[in-house]
Amino acid sequence: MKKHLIKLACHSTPIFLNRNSRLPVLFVMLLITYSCKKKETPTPIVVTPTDTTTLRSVAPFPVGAAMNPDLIKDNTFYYKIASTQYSSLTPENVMKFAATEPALNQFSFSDGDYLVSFAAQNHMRVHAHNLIWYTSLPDWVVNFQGDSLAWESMFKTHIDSVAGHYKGKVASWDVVNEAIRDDNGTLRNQDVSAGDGSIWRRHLGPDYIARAFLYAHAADPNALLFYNDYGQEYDVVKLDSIIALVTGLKARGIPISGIGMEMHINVNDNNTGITTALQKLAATGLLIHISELDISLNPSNNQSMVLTDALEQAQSAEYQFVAETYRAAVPAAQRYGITTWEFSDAASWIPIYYNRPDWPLPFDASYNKKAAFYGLLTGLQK
Ligand code: 9MR
Repeated sequence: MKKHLIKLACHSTPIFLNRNSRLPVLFVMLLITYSCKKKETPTPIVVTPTDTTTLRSVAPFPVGAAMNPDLIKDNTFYYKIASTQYSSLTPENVMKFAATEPALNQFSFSDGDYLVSFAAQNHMRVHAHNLIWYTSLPDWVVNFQGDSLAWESMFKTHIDSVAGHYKGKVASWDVVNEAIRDDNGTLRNQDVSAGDGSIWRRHLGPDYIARAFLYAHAADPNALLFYNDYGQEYDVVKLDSIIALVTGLKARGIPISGIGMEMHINVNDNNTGITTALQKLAATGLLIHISELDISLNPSNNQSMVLTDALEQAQSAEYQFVAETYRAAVPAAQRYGITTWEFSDAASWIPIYYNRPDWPLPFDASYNKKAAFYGLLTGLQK
């Protein structure tokens, strides 16, 4: 009888109670509520993201994106997402060597300063990127003539000046970026003409890496200093070389605080490599930053590819997997955060660099949330 009443009540509103009923009204209503809830939510209750739930509000560690000052200034959709979704900001390009020292001893900080003040206004951490990289150098560096002392002075002056300018304004730096080769895990070296050698290694010797960290620490003693590189999830030789490099630096007392794992991945990648890499990196005891995450959907360069629901769902699941695996593999005290490389498909480097259609980020090219946004959101809070 009771069941019958409840069953009816669950499917029909309003509920009319018999005036002569002896059951207290409150009790009946509680019973109805309980029974209806049980029926309608058979699975455990999870927090359902509403349209206003932001990444930064759910993440138990900083969640960031690479950003570009021109887009913040010129595009209101970009501005809105940049200022509300993230708790950490990485300058995508404006703190690189060519941007900060376009001519010898002439420094340019206005774009970087803009991002620093945008971050402060919106209560975001700045993770600065980068001081020393083998590429994106101005021509004057590539053509620099001088003996090893002149090279050392130019190298040190750049680090002193840039890290010194941002002292106390940024939380951290990628001090040395991508110093390890892809093929055999050794240091990039002299093959500058092939495009992947390091002019720094060539002129300064292999210990330029340690000295970059020492100079950066002297210029900004409170900044956390990172070694940042790609391919750690798919190239175990490179991963092990990076771990050997940073643990060697640490053992010598070189001030290094963390490792950036770029994670430019694609939907077809082997997830085991991601889990293994995060576990091995975490075992160093250093801070671990997923520093440049994006998930390509078109790694085979198909020029006529179109975005399908199935691809969107696969990408969403992968974003969720990355965030969940980071939480599972990296102890809380070592989580420096997860940063995507930009946040909208309109601003991603991938379609330009590979000259192909692609959709690697959590917002589409019109700045709408994709399934990937919700996958990341779920992974951050689970
Ligand atoms: O996304 C960046 C792109 O706009 C630049 O043209 C390029 C060269 O400076 O660098 C891209 O960012 C790279 C980052 O600085 C280091 N890791 C790889 C990133 C993608 O190429």
